[in-house]
Formats: sequence, C-alpha cells, structure tokens
Amino acid sequence: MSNTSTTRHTRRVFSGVQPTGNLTLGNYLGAVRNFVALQDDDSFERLYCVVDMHAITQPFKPIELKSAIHEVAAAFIASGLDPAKSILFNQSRVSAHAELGWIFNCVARMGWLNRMTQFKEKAGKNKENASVGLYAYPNLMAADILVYRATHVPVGDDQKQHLELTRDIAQKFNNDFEVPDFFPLCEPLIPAESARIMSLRDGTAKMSKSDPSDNSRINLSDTADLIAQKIRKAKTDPEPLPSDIEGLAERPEARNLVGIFAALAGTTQDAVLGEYGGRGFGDFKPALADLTVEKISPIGDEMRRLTAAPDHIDAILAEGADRAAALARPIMTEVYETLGLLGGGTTG
Ligand code: AQP
Repeated sequence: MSNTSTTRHTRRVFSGVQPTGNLTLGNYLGAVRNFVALQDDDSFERLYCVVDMHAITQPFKPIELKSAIHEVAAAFIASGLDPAKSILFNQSRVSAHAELGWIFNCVARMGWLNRMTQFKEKAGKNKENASVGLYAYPNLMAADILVYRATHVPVGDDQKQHLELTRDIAQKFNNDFEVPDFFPLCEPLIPAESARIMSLRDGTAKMSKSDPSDNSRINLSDTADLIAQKIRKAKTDPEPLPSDIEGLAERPEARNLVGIFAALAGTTQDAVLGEYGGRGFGDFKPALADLTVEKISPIGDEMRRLTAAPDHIDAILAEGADRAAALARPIMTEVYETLGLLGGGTTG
C-alpha cells in the first residue's frame, strides 16, 4: 500500500479473535493460519490477542466467556502459535486498550461509524437496542492495533472496512494534534485464497461462529466424523464442477467448496478445477472431506488436550499480557502527553 507510513515504526503485527464461540474454518483460513505463517518472519514483532472486551458488546453468559477465552487461546497454540515467538494474551488484562479506545471515541466521527456495515449486520433490525459498545467496536479495534503502533494486521476480508477506519483514526489523530507519523497507517494482510470462507448452507453468507446452524460451519473442535458429515451435507447444485473459475461465477456454494479445497491444499482454485473439472460432487466432496479432516482434526485434538489444563493456558496469557503492557505503556504515556492529559499512566 503506497501511503502506509511505517517508516519510523518497528514492523509489528497485531491481530485478534473474539471469544464468541468455537473458532471456525473461516477464522482459521482467514486469520489464524496467517498468524502462524508470520511467526517465522523475524522482520516482525508479533502480538496475537483474544479480544475478550469485544465479546461483551453482544449478549453473553459470563460463565461461558471464561472458557471461550481459554478455547481461543488453545486454538492459537494448537494451530501452531508458539508463545516463545509471539506474544499471546487476552485484551482485558491490558488496560491500555480500553484507555486508548476511549480516546478514539473522541477522535472518530459519528459519520464514519454510521457507515460500518458490520454494525448494521450485527445489530440487524433492532438497532435501537444494540449496545453502545457494539457501535463503538471499531474504535476499540483501532486502539487494539495502535496501542502497539502495529504496522501490519493479518485479517479476513470482512475486517477491511474496520482497518480503513483504523487508518482514518490514526491520520486524524496525527493531523489534529500535529504529531506527524505518531501512529502508523497500518496495512491489512489478507490471504488471497481464503479471504472470505462462506457458510456451508448458504454460499452468499459468511461462515460465522455465531450462525445459529452448526451445519453452516466447520468448527476447529469438530471430530473427524462430524467434519466429514458436514461436508457431505453441504449445500451444492446438481451440475458437475466447471473446468475454469469463470464457470463458478453464478454458483456460490460450488465456488466456496473449491475455495476451501484450494486454501487447505495450499494451491489455487484453477489447479483444483484442473483436477476436478467435469466431475460431480459425488467425487469432490469425499476428497474435500478427507483433506479437511487431515488438516483440521489434529488441531481439534490438540485443543482438547490444552483446554483440559486451563491453568496452563491462563499462565501463558498472563505472561503475554505483561509483555504486551510493557510495550503499550510508553506509547500511552506519549498519547496522554500529546493530549495535555495528566494521566501519564501509572498502572498496567
Ligand atoms: N468466514 C471467514 N472467512 C475468512 N476470515 C474470517 N474471519 C472470520 N470469519 C471469516 C476472520 O477471523 C478473524 C477473527 O474474527 P472475529 O472472531 O474477531 O470476528 P468476526 O469476523 O465477526 O468472526 P465471526 O466468526 O463471524 O464471529 P462472530 O460470529 O462472533 O461475529 C478476523 O480476522 C476475521 O476477518
């Protein structure tokens, strides 16, 4: 991206996942797998966060939240994130996120937030009854990123608009307070083959952990049998697969399954159609089921092993939070000074 101002800033990656239920294949292919891929790039520092404060913007049960936080952390580790190489932590342990989130509530404009499509989707028809937190969610997300002056953010395609807002907030802060380049204009890292994985029941809707139908998604915690069953039941059409991508244009469900295959196999949709073009779903679905089981069920097995010892996960998150807070605190001190506030930051 040409106007990314990362020059004076350390190359730092930040991304987060909400503990709002089981992680899906969409979260994995769109985000977490990319976190792991960046792990061995020593040109970056890396922070990966369970964004638990975002999870309370919609109805939730406190008793379930704690284990959901542990589950997301377990999914990170089971997918290959190593706490020795990346900082893994949960957001509510580092108060600087909430502090900067409030400041950004005062920087962002109502008109900007009114344009956010995710709020419209999540609030649905009941906008008047949505929490103020859900509305201001993108400001807290901007704070999550900028409190570390992160320069790169690996996310799925659905977060693109929020990242543009993050850049707008950074730019406005830098301009309004005459501190050029104070915050970097961060760059999204969106995977080419798996930017948006769609529901197995509706190829026009995003695969989502909060979809009421469990058959709409593959959860990372699903057993091998359940994964195979969900793929067998995935909605398709009666036609054989086409031999090129153009042939998928009006076939959202077929396009989604081919995209999942390509992403899991580490290849392109063209290559998948080169092999399966002209063949029906009776051939394709069993091959996709085998591939998905091979790649995903070991993650589920490891998650089950890890969540059986939540204290161990908690120790990793607490240690990560100390490291994250140490990075955020001096930046917050500069923020307070820039704004003429006397907060200065004496606490974590
Ligand atoms: N279907 C998807 N395809 C590709 N990427 C996806 N992501 C989510 N769904 C897909 C990416 O996963 C990361 C974490 O997302 P999140 O949990 O913070 O929030 P979300 O985008 O709202 O994900 P869900 O699954 O739809 O959660 P709920 O149902 O709780 O709202 C992000 O990088 C996202 O792009």
